[in-house]
Amino acid sequence: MGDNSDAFPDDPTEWMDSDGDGVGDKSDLYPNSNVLPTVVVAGCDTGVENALNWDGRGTSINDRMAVIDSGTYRNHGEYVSAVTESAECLLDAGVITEDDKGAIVSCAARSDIGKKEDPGKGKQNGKKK
Ligand SMILES: [Ca+2]
Ligand SMILES: [Ca+2]
Repeated sequence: MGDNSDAFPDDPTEWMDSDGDGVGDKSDLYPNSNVLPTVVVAGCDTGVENALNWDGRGTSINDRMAVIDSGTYRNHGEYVSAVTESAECLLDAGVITEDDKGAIVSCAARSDIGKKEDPGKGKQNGKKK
């Protein structure tokens, strides 16, 4: 094997593809994409195939889900809506199937993201005597 470190020999502006999704680092919105084989939502493996470059800009489905997972939500429903909205976009774009969307949304629904502890409860250790 020779020295062939340039992933894009025909393009002088691109030479690295760190995450191997076929989009050069300079054009890649996520140059270090989450390239797990399946989509993981809130730590739950959906079993849905993780498309590595569904938008043509190097974004994997997991990249998008990670952004949603790390967002702040007033409540759990708001988080589930955000995931559902994204899954619908992916469905419309033909990236995932209706079943895939169901699996993604069901993982989101089972998660604890957006859930807050009831301030009136969970204070068992805070009572003063
Ligand atoms: Ca890339
Ligand atoms: Ca990427």
